[in-house]
Amino acid sequence: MSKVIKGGTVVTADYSYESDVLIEGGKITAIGKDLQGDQTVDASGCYIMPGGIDPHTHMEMPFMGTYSADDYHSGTSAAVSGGTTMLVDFCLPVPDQSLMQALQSWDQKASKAVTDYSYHMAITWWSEQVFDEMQQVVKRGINTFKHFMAYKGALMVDDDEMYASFRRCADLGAMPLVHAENGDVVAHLQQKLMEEGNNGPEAHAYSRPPEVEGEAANRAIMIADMANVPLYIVHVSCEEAHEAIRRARQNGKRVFGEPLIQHLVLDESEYAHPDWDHAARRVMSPPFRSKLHQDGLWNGLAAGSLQCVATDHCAFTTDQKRMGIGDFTKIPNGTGGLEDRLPVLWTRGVNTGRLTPNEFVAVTSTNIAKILNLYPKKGAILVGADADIVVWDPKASKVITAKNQVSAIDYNVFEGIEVTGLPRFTMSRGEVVATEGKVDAAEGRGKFVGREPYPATNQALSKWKELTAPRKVVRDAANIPAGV
Ligand code: DUC
Ligand code: ZN
Ligand code: ZN
Ligand code: ZN
Repeated sequence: MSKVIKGGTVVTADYSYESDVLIEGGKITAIGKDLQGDQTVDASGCYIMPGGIDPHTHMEMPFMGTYSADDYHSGTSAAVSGGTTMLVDFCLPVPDQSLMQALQSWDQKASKAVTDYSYHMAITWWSEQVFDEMQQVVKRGINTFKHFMAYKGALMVDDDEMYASFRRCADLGAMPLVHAENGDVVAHLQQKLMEEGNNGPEAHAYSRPPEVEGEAANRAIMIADMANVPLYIVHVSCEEAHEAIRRARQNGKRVFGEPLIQHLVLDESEYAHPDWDHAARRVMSPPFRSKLHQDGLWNGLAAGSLQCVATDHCAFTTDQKRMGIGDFTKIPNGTGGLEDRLPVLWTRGVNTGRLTPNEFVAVTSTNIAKILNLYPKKGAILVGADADIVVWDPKASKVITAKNQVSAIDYNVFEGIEVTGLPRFTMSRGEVVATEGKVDAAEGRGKFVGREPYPATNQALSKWKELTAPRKVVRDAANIPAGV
């Protein structure tokens, strides 16, 4: 049965134009005027945009002694409720676990998804086995590998391991991702703060200053350059990391930066809240920063030095957060945002003039699809693309509250924020899966989307190789002193 979306303005990452969109067999089959279909989707007064893609989520992930609270059912339902039609989740092997085994368990979790998904694979330990399995992972359609430079003693990889893994990525046509924080310095600061009796959630932010992130971002960029591989830096929260990315890009390196909607909107004052729960619910890494850093992130999105907006959706309930009463290092790190990313970014970005609607589409969908090699199957309003579409009503508004949210947790870090700009319809492969935020989608209908290696991005444009290529100097015996 065909569907035609009528009466709206198509908004792509490039430009906007009035048109109908015809959908057949889950794909866009025509774009033009006066199209006819078996069913009509009313987009009058609305924008027709590619559905959001969240490049960074953690569903039901084992972490810090517990599991993140949204599973693939509640998590993907939250996504479609807010106009996001695909997410890229992190498959996280526990140290010593086989990557392929971890993938199996992720496939099981993901069998509950209501919309499409893909994975990044985390490299949480290093061995010959991991080296070998990376090839199988790429063959399975996963072309990105995440490295934690923090979480010492748990997930952290050291420079030695990171360089080896980056080189392996280069060989396989894959791209490394990094969580950029200097885990050694964080561990030291955590211990010092605890010894001084600073055990509340505010100390979490003190233990992870921007310098910790800037140092790691610079280091990862240099290591990627030496391994001759592009690099994607997740949750860029501060100018120190942003500056490193800007400089690398100006030098012709393929380095991508992803700020989170939380860092764009919420600031460090949240940790000074007198209510322990309020502050602990906002504990995530990196922590929220000052407004100055926020401005830098917004500027980076407009200027193109930062390319994607994600959520790092890793939601924990208040009860889970309370595992850290008396010791902030035990508060599970993570916040939610899947269903709020698009409305909040539209409200604080487009409605304020910081982003154009086309830039909004770029940073929430199209750039992500291109960088992760999903384009134009996803992230595009083009004939032949999957009909993952959000019909966006720029006049609809609501006040965000946990009472009405889809996510399984009992609070919302954006509580009380009024948003204007909401999805009227969210469509996944042509099926309406949410109407005005109300989800109507069968558990298990979501499909894994494989991503091919992407050799075109697999060349850092560095001169490093050329400059440091060993050149053997030939000397005759007369110029070599006798050995001692
Ligand atoms: N940061 C978080 O806050 N949660 C999940 C993992 C991470 O890096
Ligand atoms: Zn369920
Ligand atoms: Zn991270
Ligand atoms: Zn994350």
